[in-house]
Amino acid sequence: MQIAAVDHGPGMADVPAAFGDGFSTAGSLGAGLGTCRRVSDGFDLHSAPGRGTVALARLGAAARVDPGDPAPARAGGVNIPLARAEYSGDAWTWVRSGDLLTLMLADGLGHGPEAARASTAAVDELHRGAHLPPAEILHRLDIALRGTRGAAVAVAQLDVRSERLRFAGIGNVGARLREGDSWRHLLSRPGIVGVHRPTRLPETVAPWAADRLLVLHSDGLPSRWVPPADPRLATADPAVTAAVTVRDTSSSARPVRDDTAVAVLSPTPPDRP
Ligand SMILES: [Mn+2]
Repeated sequence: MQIAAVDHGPGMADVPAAFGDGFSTAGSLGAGLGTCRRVSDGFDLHSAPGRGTVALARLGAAARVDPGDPAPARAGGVNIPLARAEYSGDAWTWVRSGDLLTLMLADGLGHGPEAARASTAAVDELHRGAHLPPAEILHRLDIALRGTRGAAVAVAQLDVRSERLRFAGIGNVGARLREGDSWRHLLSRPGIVGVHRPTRLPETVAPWAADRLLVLHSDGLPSRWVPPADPRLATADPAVTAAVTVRDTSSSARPVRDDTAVAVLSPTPPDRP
């Protein structure tokens, strides 16, 4: 289970002090943040003055990293249903299969339970086929999603041994890869997984390195969103980076008209296995 708290507040002036017990700017007990960190299996916090704070806690066995199996990247994300609906029509997941770490984001057509059925079918099928390359995964998904509304799906797969990233997508799921100081778009083919498959599905191949960051997102984000520039996000939990991205691209002037999912693949910091 993952719990994220996101605000547009003034930010924390001194994050390390805020973790100390007895520290409060509101006259309260000041034990909350430190307690959250102590009781969770994974915890990260990002605070930027004038922009706000994201605090993220993860509970359960899946949150624990196997120290004997370090990967050069880790994955995380957030999924926000439209208008606090019960279902999000978006879904994302990651699967480790041998040397392959596969990150997928699926946006079921429309929103609501039928969209969720399509994107959930994509998640289920990925767990059966994560040993395959992205184009082959999408081919399998196309068969598995027949009879559903269909979905836009992007698949990014890192070979942790060769440190090579492969990408393929069908439909409107955004993908951007940071390489050093620049961001590039990874392009998907037109189509709808489960309904209409493109005749050709080329894969993009790119080297992975410590300065890379990959962001997959559904069209709940504006198409012209600006990637997060804060260098601290290079070592942040990828789910924190995803939450900061959603927060900083949202605005009261632009009402959200769809479910919003953002999934991030980021390098594992050297000091954290
Ligand atoms: Mn959508």
